[in-house]
Amino acid sequence: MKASTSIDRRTMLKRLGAIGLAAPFGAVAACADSGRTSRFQPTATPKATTAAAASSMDHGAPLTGAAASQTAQGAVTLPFLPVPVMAPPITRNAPGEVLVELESVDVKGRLAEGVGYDFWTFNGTVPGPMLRARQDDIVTLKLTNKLGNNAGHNIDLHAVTGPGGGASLTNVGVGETKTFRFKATHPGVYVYHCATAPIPLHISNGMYGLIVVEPAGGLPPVDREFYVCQGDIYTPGKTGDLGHQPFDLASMADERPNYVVFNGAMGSVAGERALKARVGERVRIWFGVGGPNLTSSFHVIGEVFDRVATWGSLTSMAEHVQTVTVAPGGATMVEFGVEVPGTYVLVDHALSRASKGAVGELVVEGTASVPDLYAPA
Ligand SMILES: [Cu+2]
Repeated sequence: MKASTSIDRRTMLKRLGAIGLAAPFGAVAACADSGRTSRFQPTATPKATTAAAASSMDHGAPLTGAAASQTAQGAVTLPFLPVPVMAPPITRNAPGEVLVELESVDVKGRLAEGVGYDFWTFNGTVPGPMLRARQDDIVTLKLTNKLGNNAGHNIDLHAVTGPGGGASLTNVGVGETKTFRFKATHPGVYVYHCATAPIPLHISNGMYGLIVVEPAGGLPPVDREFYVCQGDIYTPGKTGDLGHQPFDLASMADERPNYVVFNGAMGSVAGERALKARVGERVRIWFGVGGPNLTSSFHVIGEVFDRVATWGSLTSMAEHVQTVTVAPGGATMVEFGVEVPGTYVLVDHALSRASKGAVGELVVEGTASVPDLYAPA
């Protein structure tokens, strides 16, 4: 997908401003002056940091000619990373064997409009693919560290029982492959992540994902399943500084991210990449937090979750939940029906993070299916 055809940051912030969720960076002063914070007001374009400007030249991104006149200086134009892959529901009614092949891949991608980042990934996406097994399956996991990468990696899956969760068995230098096996004894939804030091750096750069271990009896069927993970990303300067942004160790040590994003980038779960459903369908969202640091208060504006896999347990559901707390290294599953058409906004309800990217969209099409559920009086 080309970046130009996806929702851009300004469009996202306009939408957020319209529902009172964001005073866009760069627009805060103007909003304060006017005494309004719920309306987008264009202001001066954020300036690229010196480092970012230099970096953007390294990556060949500066634009020239007519394009440059319409594009802020220092901006880099990069596509989003691909949408992460989800394994389909398990249809077996007995334990079996599952083979998972993961490859760590360094890849440049879009962090926000005009902002690039060097992601470290499993299989080229953030989060990595959603893995799936059935309770008591034997999972064989093969991890390859792609030639040309810049660091060693491994994988710790929280569904694993054993020291390091697989990390000590999968330390791979660049170009290496290692394989290990585990029995998925506990049903639930679990985070996996790279556990190579410094671990929070590897996680922040994108090396996390979810593994679902379905209970022996399976899960109730739904019409749509979605996969969203939240992560916090640390860059120098300010949110929205243009150009290719490096990782910033000091900000991470202070737990002060410039970006708090769903699926790796600001606007990654919106526009053409929004979650989509139709009125009358049942929806299931697998939601995890890679972090490395911030706990999410996951909420879908305009919905109440019918069932929630509290702390990721698929055998003890909570019902009728507004917001679910998901810790770094934790995950949940939420289910609900969609009865009223429109756009439902996914947020971390620590809402200052909305302007750092913790926003997504679920677009529901169709005609309202339940009379009197929602209407003007
Ligand atoms: Cu790693």
